Amino acid sequence: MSQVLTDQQVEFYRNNGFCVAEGIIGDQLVERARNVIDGLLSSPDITDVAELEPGDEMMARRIWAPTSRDKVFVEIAEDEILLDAAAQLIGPDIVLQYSKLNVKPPKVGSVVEWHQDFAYYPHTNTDLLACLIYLDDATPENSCLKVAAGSHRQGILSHHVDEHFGGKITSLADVGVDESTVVDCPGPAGTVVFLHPLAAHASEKNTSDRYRRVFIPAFRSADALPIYYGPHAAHNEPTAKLVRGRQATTARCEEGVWQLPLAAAEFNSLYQIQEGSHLDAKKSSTGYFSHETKAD
Ligand SMILES: O=C(O)CCC(=O)C(=O)O
Repeated sequence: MSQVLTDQQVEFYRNNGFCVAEGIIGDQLVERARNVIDGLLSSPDITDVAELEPGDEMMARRIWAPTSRDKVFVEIAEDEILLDAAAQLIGPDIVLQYSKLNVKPPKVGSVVEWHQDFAYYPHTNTDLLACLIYLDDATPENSCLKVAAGSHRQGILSHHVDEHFGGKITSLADVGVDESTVVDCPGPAGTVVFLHPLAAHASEKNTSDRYRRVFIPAFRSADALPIYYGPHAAHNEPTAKLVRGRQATTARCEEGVWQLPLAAAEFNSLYQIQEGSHLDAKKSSTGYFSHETKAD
């Protein structure tokens, strides 16, 4: 296993809940991924593979489960350099929990509200890792990721609206996160933002005239097991795959009390629940969800 991240980057991750590393994914893979995305988004069956921007039937904001759509995304998610870096942060035994791809098209790309990934996917421990891989040069203008540095040390923050999971932190200040800690994470295409599951993060609407596509394979240590099996979380489990090291024979448990993401209605994406549009399309009166539910 090679040391991909410097000691300083690993220490930065431990202290701040994220680190940004340029040049992890090579230009050729990035270019192939962009071409595949163009093909997927020009398909007549676009709604089978993607969630569209509200009010714009030409623009997708999310491609579902990219690793099941084209092998280029498997190649990226299982790239040895990426996994070497992941192993430096979450240990040698690594499961790919799920993958998704946010498109953020020019002028319309939806906002992603403040949230922690762990609030959607609580596990027995916090050795989970989202790898946000920029497929375009990402800057504040086309809405690169923003992180509240150090927020991963504040535990799970409330994502509830009334008594239900709402998928977002309504205001950083209200949950005790210092807004002055917020930093942008820009980087050229091929950069990876390694993100701790308790790091609060967000991104703005894309008002620029450039795409900002990001492919997100989400990993966990093999001994981090889900403690919530509601629909949006359970949906990932059949395809969760050991990509490095050995299957766990024990679950490692951190102490704590973690709120479960019990939403008022099923939701197909983080965008839907954050906007509240999952309530309009309420499919179930019981709060239990169908098998068609997709990952957040
Ligand atoms: O696309 C982005 O800017 C953020 C993505 C994200 O946080 C998510 O999809 O969970």
